Amino acid sequence: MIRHWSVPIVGTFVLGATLVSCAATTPDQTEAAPTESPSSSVTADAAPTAVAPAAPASSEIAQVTSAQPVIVVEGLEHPWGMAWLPDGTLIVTERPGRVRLIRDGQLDPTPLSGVPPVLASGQGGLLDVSVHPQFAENPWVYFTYAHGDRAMNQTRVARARFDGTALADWTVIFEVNRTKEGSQHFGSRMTWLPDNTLLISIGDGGNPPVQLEGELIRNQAQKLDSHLGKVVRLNADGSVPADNPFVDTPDANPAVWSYGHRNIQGMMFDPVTNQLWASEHGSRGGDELNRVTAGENYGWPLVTHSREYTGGEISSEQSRPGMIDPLVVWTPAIAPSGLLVYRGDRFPQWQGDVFAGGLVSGDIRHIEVDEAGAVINQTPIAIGQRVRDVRQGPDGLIYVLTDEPNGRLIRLEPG
Ligand SMILES: [Ca+2]
Repeated sequence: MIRHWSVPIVGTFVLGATLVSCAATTPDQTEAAPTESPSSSVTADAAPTAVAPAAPASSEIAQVTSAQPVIVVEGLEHPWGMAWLPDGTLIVTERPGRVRLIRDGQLDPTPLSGVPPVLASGQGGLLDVSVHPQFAENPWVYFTYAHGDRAMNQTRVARARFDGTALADWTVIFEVNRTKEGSQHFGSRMTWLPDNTLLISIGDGGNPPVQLEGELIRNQAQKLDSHLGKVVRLNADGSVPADNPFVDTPDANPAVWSYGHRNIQGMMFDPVTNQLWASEHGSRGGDELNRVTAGENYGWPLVTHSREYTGGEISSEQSRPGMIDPLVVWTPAIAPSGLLVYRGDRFPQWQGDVFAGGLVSGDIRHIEVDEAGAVINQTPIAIGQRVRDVRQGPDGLIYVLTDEPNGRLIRLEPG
């Protein structure tokens, strides 16, 4: 069953901001053209709004909990992704192309050296970061980024060795096998599977009128020989695992793991349930939360709840046999980015719940999931700025990056 939330259940303050944002939505605004986005309702100097104590949307859950947002660090320029090293150091990417370190709550003023130039334009730039699961033996840090220029570009994955001081041996291990124009829909999140293979989300290449091979580039999401609009799976060195779902399919690219995605910017594998969760931007409305399985088709652009930014229909169909329906549809769009399945001990009542950040909504959607994996409720946690990433820290607290010129690292603590 698909859960629809047509109106965010949230304090009037943030609700107002959401509605204004959606009314002003244009393609780049929903996702990642922060300088053009509606300004946040909270000034840079103000503390984040307190999290609304649980006011469940339905009576199905009697949740008694709250969380208090605390600003850890300010002064990050459009931070995009974050990952912790085993020693507790937090690595943060900034979209213009910098890698920053935060130790003991202090931002190192000097960005790391060893990062090549990236295409920092529109939604492009230095994007996600991830640390090898066995970092002590494999001291690699992984990055996704936009490479090229505005006329011809693609998403890349690189890894670099990190010795605690500098990045070295920056090595491109994957490059999308289509080039595109413009600065939309690069994806890209990374998450590891228990076998130490790496999943990466790749966007569909862009909105109309962007074309490729004589048709809208978004159609690439249904083409198994193209990396656009896919989740791909790689070994840690960038080679293709022999057990990927399409390795024996004629004309399919063997890296493809799932397809029919528009632009996934939130993705996490939950090792407790062995399920992959992903949040995906729709066009106008129709953002999705999916549980993604190897080899499956998630429909874009053949089936969708979203419409063109211009208001026209993308598809008359919202579901089709053989394609997987989303578990949650967000209309109007929240512009989802950053996703966490909570497995810490500081919010015991939130075990296994999903937390999806929203750029346009300026909040985190706390999605309650029952033991069978069904979505049963959704409540917002107001942040008051564009939420780019949501992760669990090694201390069991929830960490948030905000996509602002003076972006923040925020920590949610039990309130
Ligand atoms: Ca879909």
